[in-house]
Amino acid sequence: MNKKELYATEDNRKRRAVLVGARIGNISEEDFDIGMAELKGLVKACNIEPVFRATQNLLREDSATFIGSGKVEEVKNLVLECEADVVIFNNQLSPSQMVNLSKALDVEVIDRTGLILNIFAERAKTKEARLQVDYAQLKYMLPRLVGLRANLSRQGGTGGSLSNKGSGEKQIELDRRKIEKEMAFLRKELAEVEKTRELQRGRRTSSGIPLVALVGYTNAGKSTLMNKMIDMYGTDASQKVFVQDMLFATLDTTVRKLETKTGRSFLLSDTVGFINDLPTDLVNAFHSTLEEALFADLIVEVVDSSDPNHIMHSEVTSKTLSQLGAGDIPKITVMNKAEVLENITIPKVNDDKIYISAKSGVGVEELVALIERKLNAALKLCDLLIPYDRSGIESQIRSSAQLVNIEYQENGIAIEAYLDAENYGRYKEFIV
Ligand SMILES: Nc1nc2c(ncn2[C@@H]2O[C@H](COP(=O)(O)OP(=O)(O)OP(=O)(O)O)[C@@H](O)[C@H]2O)c(=O)[nH]1
Ligand SMILES: [Mg+2]
Repeated sequence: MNKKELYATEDNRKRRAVLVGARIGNISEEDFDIGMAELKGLVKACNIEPVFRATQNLLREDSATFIGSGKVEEVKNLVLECEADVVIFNNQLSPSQMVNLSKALDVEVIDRTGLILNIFAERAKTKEARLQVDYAQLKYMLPRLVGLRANLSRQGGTGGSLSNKGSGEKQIELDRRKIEKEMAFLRKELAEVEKTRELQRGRRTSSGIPLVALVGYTNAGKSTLMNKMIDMYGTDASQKVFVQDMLFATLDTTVRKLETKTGRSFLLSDTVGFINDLPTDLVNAFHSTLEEALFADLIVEVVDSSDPNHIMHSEVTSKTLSQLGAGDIPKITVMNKAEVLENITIPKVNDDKIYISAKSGVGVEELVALIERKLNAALKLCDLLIPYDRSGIESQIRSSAQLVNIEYQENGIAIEAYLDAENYGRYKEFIV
């Protein structure tokens, strides 16, 4: 399958990229193609134009240049032929492979991880997201300084010339120290921001309002669903979130309070999407954002059911959730964009799976009913009796649990309410 393929060009002013992928080990040709198509999506999300793709089957990677030397030569010719500015590898390159390749190809070389980091860097808006991305970028750069400096000087930056090896090395050492210092600073800042996030979470948990987290593969329609639900069930003039047909449109976490027709309120969170091979550095850096799901009472997994690869997407999501420690949280699967599917009349509910169209809103009402059912299943209906000298407890229960009935009796306040595990423990002594 060693082949090269010309992509249709769209816009000549954009930076142009040659995409390279090596198929190694027992990855099926189909999975490999999916990965390459996804790389193309990532490149576009970075506003770079993919112009050529070159692929190679390999038994094992070349320790110096990842792909074989013949392929390096071929890629170099492609770069010249289509005046590419950058070569983007789908495989993760070691720092030395990156240096060798950028020397051999004489253009900037980045890998999938570097590309995703670039996208995140462009999109990050909130202070926390910025800090997280900056940190991940520096961590990624540190072992790759030699190669990056070569890239920089090629772009006419202030980089030390590689031919002048002595001063180049000195410059790299200086860069390294600067980066390490910057990383230490960012770590401190991040710790501060994380403290605030924990505080907010604590406040949310103690409010007794359950948290429902939208999770799923990037571009599945999480933010679209969030906006639709805000439209239909938003409590105040809640601000909408950003929706775009591109990978990683959302990087920040948004939480909104919603109220169902039966008067039950819950918090809904929308956050960064998952992707296959999300770089480890990024997972670590975005841990506090990603682990938002960990604190959810219910996870709503949004799947783009119209995407031929949705099964793989769903597997990646489950795997990521387990890695985060959120594998045991009750889950509903939303098969979104179902209006595109043939043979499915929506909404179609099937245990904990529901087919909907977030864009048109068809099925959203049924989804919310399902959410309500699931949330209630996690609660216990309890009878409590609160003595009048402890009447402060009444208002606490009112604000933190769902009340069914309340009666002021002779011997105290009789309350019937749904309690979650935390409230159950807290008010145990009053349960009759
Ligand atoms: N046809 C169709 N398109 C949809 C539907 N829901 C969302 N989309 C489109 O899918 C694209 C991605 O939607 P988003 O809501 O930004 O997806 P997301 O899951 O938040 O993506 P990230 O934030 O990038 O992880 C947009 O172009 C939406 O208009 C739907 O029900 N049907
Ligand atoms: Mg989004």
